[in-house]
Amino acid sequence: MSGSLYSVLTARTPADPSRILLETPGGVSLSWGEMEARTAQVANLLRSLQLAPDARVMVQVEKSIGALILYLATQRAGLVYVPLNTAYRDSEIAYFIENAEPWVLVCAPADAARLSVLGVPHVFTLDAAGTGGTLLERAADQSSDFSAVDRSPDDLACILYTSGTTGRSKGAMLSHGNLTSNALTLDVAWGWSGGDILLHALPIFHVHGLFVALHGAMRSGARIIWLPKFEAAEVRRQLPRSTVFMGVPTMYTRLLADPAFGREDCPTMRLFVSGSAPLAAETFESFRARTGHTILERYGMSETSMLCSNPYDPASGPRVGGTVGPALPGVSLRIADDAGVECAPGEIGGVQVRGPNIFLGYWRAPEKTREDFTADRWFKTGDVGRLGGSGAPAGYLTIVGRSKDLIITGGYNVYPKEVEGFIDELPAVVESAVFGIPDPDFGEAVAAAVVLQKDAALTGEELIATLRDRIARFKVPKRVHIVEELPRNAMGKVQKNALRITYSAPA
Ligand code: MCA
Ligand code: AMP
Repeated sequence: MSGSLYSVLTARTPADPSRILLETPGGVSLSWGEMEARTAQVANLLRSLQLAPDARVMVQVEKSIGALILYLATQRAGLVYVPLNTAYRDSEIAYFIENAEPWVLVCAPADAARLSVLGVPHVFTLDAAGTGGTLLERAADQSSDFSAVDRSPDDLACILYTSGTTGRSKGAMLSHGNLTSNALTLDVAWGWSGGDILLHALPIFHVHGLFVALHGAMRSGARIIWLPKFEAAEVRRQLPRSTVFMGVPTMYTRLLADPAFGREDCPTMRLFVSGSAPLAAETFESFRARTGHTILERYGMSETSMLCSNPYDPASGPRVGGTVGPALPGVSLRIADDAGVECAPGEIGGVQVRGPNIFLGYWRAPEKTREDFTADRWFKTGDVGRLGGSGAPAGYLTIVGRSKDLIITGGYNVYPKEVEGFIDELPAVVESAVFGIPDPDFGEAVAAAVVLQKDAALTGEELIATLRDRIARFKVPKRVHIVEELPRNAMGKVQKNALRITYSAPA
């Protein structure tokens, strides 16, 4: 039997092809049979381009049923899927194209003319509704039968760009084996069944929405309510007929912001999952008090998919707020000090992991890959934590910080170094420091302290306006402070902690 991701995701395809796989609140639905026929057409179109098996298909489109078909078709055709956040701007996209060298680019119709000059051999379009554009027009003439392409566990399935500590993003290479192992593990760990209805409100260009949520539902033959994006009111409308919801902490705080939200909204729910950023104790507790549901917090990365999860089944242990639970079955996790020596239970150190879900390495960056693995092949996550200790059950991981200079804002990662690079190249700027400050909505918000050239007259607002044209909006500092100089320690290193403390007060 084929071990390809597509074959694992469709192994429980219902016998009746008219069974609904996915539906939208607008009344559009996609049956399993339609999914199979439509992915076959797109896979045939891709195959007609005579691409090599490791050819990259880069995609920057809005979330839609058409976008989902494209993802599954790329997997079915045995090609490599490279999704991009829809917030990325031209200079960011140009970098991804240069780095990944895709053979196919699928983008919004309005972007096609601009992006066509970037040298990708085949450019197709898909509109926001997922029903128009050259991709589906061309696919419509193709056969709706497709013979499976076999892929082995080590073959590349996806490249996910994750921001880089040294500046630009790096591509995490995920194999069919990486993704299927995590899908199979979570299928059991979270008790998925064909009777589930997943309320899917996450974007589909990151691990959380594309793999954790989508793969879980498909693998079990469940039904999906497909929302184009998270909106608290729409989620509240759909929750009463759903059984599973997955979100980043901002989504939970936005649901709770409506005082009327509570137990009556979730009569059929069996599981709420949170991840991608730390869930505040207050959110965990309020959600339990208001709805009677205990959010299951889990932890993962683009490079690894899911690593740890609080238990689903109470018989396996309690869900403990502030922890991300024990390592998932098949995942090995250790806490090590700077010298690589394993810490005792309860001691704080670097989180290192190993397992079939750990990525193949960074795309065309062997040195960076080497740096991030220990000599005995453990992946260094850059997160800092402890196992057990301070009242947490033995074996439960608590993440206490990060050794990487990273801001997580509303579940999106921002590497200060990358934003500093864009600020520092402005003629009026001498230097800058980008740092995270607490934010009631996004958990953390991006802030910057900027030193200007003598006599330069740039204001914080002007700087923000300039950046909005150049980088994804979620990376643009929400607050910019013009300063005389950056605080430095005796070694000359910028003290971001001092900046955080000085500028953390609400505006
Ligand atoms: C939007 N903005 C943001 C963010 N999202 N700014 C900072 N952080 C954000 N996350 C900007 C918008 O561009 C806009 O700026 C302004 O903030 C207000 O936008 P708003 O309408 O409030 O935002 P939204 O469109 O409602 O989006 C908020 C959101 C969204 C729904 C929380 O950010 C989201 O879907 N986050 C989920 C991210 C995710 O899936 N992460 C998983 C990564 P302007 O006015 O200037 O345009 S996978 C991962 O991390 C690992 C593997 C894991 O463990 O899962
Ligand atoms: P990404 O680069 O988008 O894959 O983000 C991965 C990072 O998100 C991890 O290295 C953690 O720092 C963070 N993360 C994911 N889930 C959690 C969680 N439940 N609690 C704290 N941090 C998390």
